Amino acid sequence: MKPRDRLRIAMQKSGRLTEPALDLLNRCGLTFRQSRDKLFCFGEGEPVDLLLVRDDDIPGLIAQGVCDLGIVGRNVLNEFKNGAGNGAASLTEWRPLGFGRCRLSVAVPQDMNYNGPEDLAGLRIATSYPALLGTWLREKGVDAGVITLAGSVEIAPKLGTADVICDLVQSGGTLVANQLRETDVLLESEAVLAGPETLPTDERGDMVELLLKRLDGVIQVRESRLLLLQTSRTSLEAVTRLLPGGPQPTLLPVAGQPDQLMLQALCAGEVSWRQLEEIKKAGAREMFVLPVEKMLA
Ligand code: PRT
Ligand code: ZN
Repeated sequence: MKPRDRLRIAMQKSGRLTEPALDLLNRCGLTFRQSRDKLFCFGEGEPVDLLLVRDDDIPGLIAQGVCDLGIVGRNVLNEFKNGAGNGAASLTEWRPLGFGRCRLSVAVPQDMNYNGPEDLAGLRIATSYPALLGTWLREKGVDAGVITLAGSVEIAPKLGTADVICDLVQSGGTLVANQLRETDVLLESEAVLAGPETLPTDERGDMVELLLKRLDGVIQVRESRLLLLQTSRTSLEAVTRLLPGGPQPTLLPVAGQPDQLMLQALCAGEVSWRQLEEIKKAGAREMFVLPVEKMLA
């Protein structure tokens, strides 16, 4: 293969992961010449181009060296790795990306009596993930038939082509609509940045390192919240004890109220209503939770 000096990232051409993946790359300072209808997108600022493909093709493209990295669901990556294709074992997750969350689960008809994986013995299981399902069945020591379907797995029991299914679940709405009930989770999935275990040693490797650093910053900011509140000095200890994890809070005096303090804390994740209510009970008031736009420590 001809050596390349520009980094090439594979991502889904059109589907659930397309918009969030492009948004993430944009936030990392990567912009692309508009040609979304095409297979190839030329990167404008940095030497990074995109290949827009079906998600199922992404691990193979990386394994073959056609692309250096890919943004793909862990479900697709692990199915490829379990399928033990050539070079599959050396693919790895460089970063979890926090979107496209779902799980790969077994689901059975609502009225079926199910006590555990052993009850799947002798049944036919429809799935688009035969390698992951096969591995799981072997681990459980269950001998069942695996029927591979490319799509519409959830209607297989109704059509009589399978007894139960193993498919991706997000809200669970599809299962309910098809009178199915989730019983076992095989894999918790989200979009990941996938690549070979060993990165290129040329300029592309340097670009990957730069991209990983920017990604870490972007992901940290995306999940950070700034919590602002007022508290009396006497409640300060109780309030501080309840603050969601993060660096030490900053305390500021409140003009004209010597007993009061303004507290500012950077939180590593979402702050829920329940957490706010608990902090309020401990003596806080005037509470604000703000998203963080940019951060430079
Ligand atoms: O054309 P291409 O092959 O690229 O697209 P695709 O149709 O294979 O993929 P797409 O866009 O549907 O999904 C891409 C990736 O998004 C998947 O590989 C997962 O990593 C992730 N993802 C997240 C999901 C879901 N959530 C999801 N809910 N992928 C599929 N679903 C489907 C699921 O198969 C089931 O039919 O949605 C239904 C279940 O959803 P709920 O909310 O009813 O439970
Ligand atoms: Zn697909």
